[in-house]
Amino acid sequence: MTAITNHLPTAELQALDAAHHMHPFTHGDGLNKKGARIITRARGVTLTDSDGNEILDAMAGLWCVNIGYGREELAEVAARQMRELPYYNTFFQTSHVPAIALANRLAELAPGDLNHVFYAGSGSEANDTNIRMVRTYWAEKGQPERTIIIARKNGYHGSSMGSASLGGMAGMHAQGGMPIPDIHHIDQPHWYAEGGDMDPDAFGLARARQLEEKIEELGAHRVGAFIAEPVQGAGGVIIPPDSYWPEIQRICDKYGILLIADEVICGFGRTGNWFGSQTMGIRPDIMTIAKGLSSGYAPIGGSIVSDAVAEVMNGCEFNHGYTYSGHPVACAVALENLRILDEEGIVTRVAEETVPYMKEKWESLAAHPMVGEARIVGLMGSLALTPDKGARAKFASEPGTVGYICRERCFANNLVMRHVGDRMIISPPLVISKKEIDTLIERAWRSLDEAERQVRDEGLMKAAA
Ligand code: PXG
Repeated sequence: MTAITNHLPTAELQALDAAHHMHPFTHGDGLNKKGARIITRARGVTLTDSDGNEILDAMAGLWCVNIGYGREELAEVAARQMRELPYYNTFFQTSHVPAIALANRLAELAPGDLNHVFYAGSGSEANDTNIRMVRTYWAEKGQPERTIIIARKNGYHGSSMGSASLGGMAGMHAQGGMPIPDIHHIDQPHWYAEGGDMDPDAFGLARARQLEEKIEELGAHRVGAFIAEPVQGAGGVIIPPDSYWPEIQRICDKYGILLIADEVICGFGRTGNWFGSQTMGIRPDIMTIAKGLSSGYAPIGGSIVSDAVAEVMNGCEFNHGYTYSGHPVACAVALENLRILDEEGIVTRVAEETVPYMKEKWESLAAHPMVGEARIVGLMGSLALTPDKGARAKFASEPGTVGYICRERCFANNLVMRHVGDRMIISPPLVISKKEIDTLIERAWRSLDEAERQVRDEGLMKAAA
């Protein structure tokens, strides 16, 4: 099969895009004036745009293309499944082979007694499932008042009403009437930005203990669950201090509340293990999965739940489900993706070879005059941009002004590196080679240099008071 290389000229595509396509998380007029960059194909870690530029995708799409682009096997499995059984539901006493096989495989891969899968079409849907499942679980156990879920500021759990309520993104809560009732937020374990004079471990403990304080404040009999990402992704790749997760686990155990690990980004090799919970040493009762589950080749998400949770949920009829829960094509693609991640030793190679190499290179960026911190866990990393390294200072400009300048320089240098505020983040495909890592670092350094020059020229190299 040949790739689709025959398309309208870029300007015409951009005009049609502006006229009819509304982009997520985008200021429409701003983009429409400028024109979107049109991505036409991709192989490995490299995107090609409609003008023929080759761009190193250090974000794996949107944190999802773990296996890299262009794997024929996944395309073939999808085509085969579409011919065999393109769709059937799992609602009315029926099941099908891909849904069964994938659930079985996920039960093998997931740690502990996480042995049961409820499918969704995305991470947002899966987290909406989790809200309803937690509340139904406690109601079935005779404690219907346990409706509260505690989450974290600057966490990201999706964009639907429920999942965005779990998230702690102020900009999202400001639009559309969120959060929904009985979702409460505690502060994030973001030492670099919020740790002040505390040492990281003391700060991590203090932030974890906010969970205990919140439970006591709200009443332990009212709290059903705590949800968090093992490592915050969209919030800026925030790696918690070592003291944080053990204390969170202790508190969840003490109060008997369910721990939901949102593994949508951390899952499927991203942190050097199959799941971020393993890297962080936690024992969740529920895991949210999506993204790397299919490496983004098909939309699919889900909740993997423990034996204990499944036992209770199986004792009732859970009036919940999506048309595409366990979509056969998506399940077949995910299964093939997991086979490749496993059989080609990609997760193992990431841990043993790619991560140590990347860690050394990435941390070398901390020597750049505008970088206050360069941290990485597995293959998700962040740089904190600063006008004053010693003081961990923030810029005086509106947060994100400098980050945006840096991101634009990266894009101009054919590197997709995102900014979150004034942090730069990466999450490349797990198959990135050492040579490609060298290219990534070289382009990042060049972009930082250019951004620094522009920041100085525009008089933005000033610390906030
Ligand atoms: N949980 C986590 C931890 C996520 O990162 C979701 C849930 C929601 O998944 P869906 O499939 O519904 O998008 C996500 C998604 C960003 C960005 O700007 C990150 C996500 C989505 C959109 C943008 O980094 N993560």
